[in-house]
This record gives sequence, C-alpha cells and structure tokens, in this order.
Amino acid sequence: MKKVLVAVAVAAFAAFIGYRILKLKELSLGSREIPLKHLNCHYIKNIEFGAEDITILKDGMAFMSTGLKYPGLPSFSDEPGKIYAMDLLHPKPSPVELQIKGDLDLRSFNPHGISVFVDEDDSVYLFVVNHPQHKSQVEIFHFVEDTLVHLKTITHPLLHSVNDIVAVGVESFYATNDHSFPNDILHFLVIIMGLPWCDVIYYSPEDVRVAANGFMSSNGINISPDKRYIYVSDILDHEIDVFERQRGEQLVYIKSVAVGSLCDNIEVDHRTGDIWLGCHPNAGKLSNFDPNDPPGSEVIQIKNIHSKQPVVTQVYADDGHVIIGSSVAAAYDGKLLIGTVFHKALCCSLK
Ligand SMILES: [Ca+2]
Ligand SMILES: [Ca+2]
Repeated sequence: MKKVLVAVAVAAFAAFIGYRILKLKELSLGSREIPLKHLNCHYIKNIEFGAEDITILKDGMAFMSTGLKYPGLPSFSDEPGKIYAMDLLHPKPSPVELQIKGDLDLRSFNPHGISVFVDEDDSVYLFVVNHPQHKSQVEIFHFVEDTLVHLKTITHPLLHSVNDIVAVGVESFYATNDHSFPNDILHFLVIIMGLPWCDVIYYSPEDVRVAANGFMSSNGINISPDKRYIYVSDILDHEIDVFERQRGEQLVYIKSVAVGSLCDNIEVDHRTGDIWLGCHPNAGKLSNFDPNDPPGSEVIQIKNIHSKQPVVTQVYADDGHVIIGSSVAAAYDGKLLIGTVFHKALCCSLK
C-alpha cells in the first residue's frame, strides 16, 4: 500500500511539473511568430553589443547602457559595459561614450537598467543598475558635459536581482527585482511553481522596503510625467501594471494593461505621457539563442493608459533578421530609438 501511495504521489508530482513546463512555454510565447512591421530605420553607429536600456531627457539627450552580460543570455563582447549619450536635436545624432570618473571599478562595469533624475537646479543624475561579478548594485552619477562623475554605490539585501530603476530623488528610487531569490535554481523553482514572488523595492537613505509585490518577474519600471503614477512591466504576465504613489512612497495598485508580448523596459513620452515598450515577441527564442532562427523584436505603444480604454498598438515588429531581442523603445520628436539586450540599436522615423 505504501509503495502504491508513493508511486501515485511521484506520478502526480511529475504530471504537475509537466503541466507547469507546458505553462512556462505558454508564458514565454514559445510558439509565437510575428508578421514584420517595419519603419524607416538605420543602425545607430558604434552600438554593436546591445543597448539594453535607453532614456531620453526633455532636452533630447538620450542615454544608453551597453554591453550587458546577463546569465542565460548571449553576450558577444568580453569588454566591460559602457554608457553612451546621443543628442537627438543634433542634425546628425551620433552616440558619444561617456567618460566615467571617480571611485568605480570599470573593468567589472556591467550596466543594465538606467534612469535619470533632474534636480531643481537642472543638475542631471544618472542612476545605473550594475552587475559586477553578477551581483546587483545601483550606481549614481552626476552627468557633466561628456563625463559621468561617480557619486555613490548602493547595495542592500532587498536589492538582490535588480533589473531596472526609476529615480525619484537625488538618492532615492524604485527598483524591480526580476528574480524572487538571488539564487537561479530557487528562482527557477518558484517560476515552475507559478508563484508571483518578485517585487519592487523603494530605496532612500532613510528607508528601504518592499513597495509592491505579486509579480511573476518585474522588469521595466518608469514614472508618469506628473510623477503621480509608477508603471511596472510584469514581463512573464504580458502586462503593464499601474500604481499610484501615495504619501510615504506607498504604491497602490490601480490596474493592469495587457500587451500580448514579453515587454522589457518602459519609456514614457515627457510630452504626451504615452508608454513605449521594447518587447520580446518570443522569449523561448531568446533563451535558446540560435543565430539561424534569431529572436525577434517588437515595439508596443500604449496611449491613454489611465483612461477606461487604453490604446495598445504594435508600432514595429521584426523577426530578428534586422534587429534581435529589443528591450527598450524610446520616442522623441518623431524619432524612435530601439535598443536590444545584446545586438545593435536602431534609430527610426515615426513621421
Ligand atoms: Ca529604465
Ligand atoms: Ca530590463
């Protein structure tokens, strides 16, 4: 009898794991192929090893974090990561590598999500998620002409698997953890079980805490132009979650908007409040990288996200033969920049 019970339990567990693996294939949109939807685009000079995140200031200055090395994904350069800036108001915009000054180990610099905070006196602070030796920390820089002056490195046990950040002060930010545990095996088990255990952390020098949780895998994060709302991409849930910031930096969940793709970073148009998303149309192809059948790219725009009927539009789609693994899309003055995890970057015309 005991043997029968054990056999039944083992069979039930195996069936459950089998079901969860099928579910995971569904979540990764592993069978999805997308029709092409191209714009008039050209490759951005010097960007050969990814621009995982891009953010654009109101004055047209775009920042790009390049050369990410992320476990489980390809990387085609042994060089450390770099930060570039590109002035979109220049007649022929071209990226310039920013020199980094101060006390930061540049050999292990591995930049991921970025965010900019502009102070009342127009000082520009660049916040960068950095993974030296695959750890997670946040670097704060002061941007002065073509230089980043390193001010501070922030580490905290709650900031264990940071993907992206949004700065809300000169030393405060919200950050997403894309893993529920820093350990890959534990995280994979949690994903297999279908448990939404990832979170968003609020950090300030006085207060560090979980601001929101319940994400399968929280990835991109950004803020509305009026600074009232925070948007988070729950990449495995194919949704953008909207939160309202309340007193004491509490995040209150408002709603989710379905996007039908695995959207990575979030950029917000300063003028219109439109949401721009760089998405992975098929994450199976991304994690099982095959240069003969590369992962594609997809850009999705959400208009009127706070209305009853947000408008979700696919603006760009490629099967990976032009651009592989789009992770960010940023619009400015009729231009659309598309960055990727480990491939090139595009500058497209929206006009
Ligand atoms: Ca970002
Ligand atoms: Ca990301």
